[in-house]
Amino acid sequence: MKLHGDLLSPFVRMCMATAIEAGIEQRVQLVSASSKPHEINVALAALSPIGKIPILETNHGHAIYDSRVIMEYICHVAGNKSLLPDEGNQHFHVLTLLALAQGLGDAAVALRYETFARPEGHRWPEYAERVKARINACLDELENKWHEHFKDVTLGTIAVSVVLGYIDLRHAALNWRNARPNLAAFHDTFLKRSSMINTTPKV
Ligand SMILES: N[C@@H](CCC(=O)N[C@@H](CS)C(=O)NCC(=O)O)C(=O)O
Repeated sequence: MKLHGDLLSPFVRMCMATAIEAGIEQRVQLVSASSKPHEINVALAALSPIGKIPILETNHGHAIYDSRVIMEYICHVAGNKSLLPDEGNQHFHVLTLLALAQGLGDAAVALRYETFARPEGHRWPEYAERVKARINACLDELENKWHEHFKDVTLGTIAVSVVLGYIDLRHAALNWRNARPNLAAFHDTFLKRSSMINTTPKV
């Protein structure tokens, strides 16, 4: 399988970390690709009309996206039942935590585009403030309502830790650890896993 993307993207990194947690990383080859918000990457567009990374090209030549579907596909191929348990309650808790982490990731990437990629004269401060408020609301939700799930290694906790890593890298000034001890302790512990160590992006 070929995973098109770059580990600097939190969505790509969460797929690769999932492959490591599922024990099939040797079967997933990372193919370097980048996608900018203002340019079409023709090679990626040939695989997906959305043209965002990650895209997984299966051994049968099918393109699978987006990151959530790729993570589920990796579990399926590996026969892994712990990263996304079948049992109804646990299944939907994991998927909701994954959705929360991915919503946080979308906001963090949007803030990066707004404050770094967008030319200065075209920036929209009110939008950046709205996105920051969304980031803080997601972080508070994780801190206050999800800490009992932090001991589990699931698609949800993988995604949370990867996105926190992205926020550390791109938005350190947000100081997300302030007044969020549960989340900070979770991330510091999770960062020691080989799935996180071996997917650390090179800036
Ligand atoms: N919902 C997508 C989001 C992926 C995403 O936002 N990827 C970014 C890189 S972090 C991208 O390709 N951006 C290029 C663009 O916006 O055109 C997923 O979960 O895979």
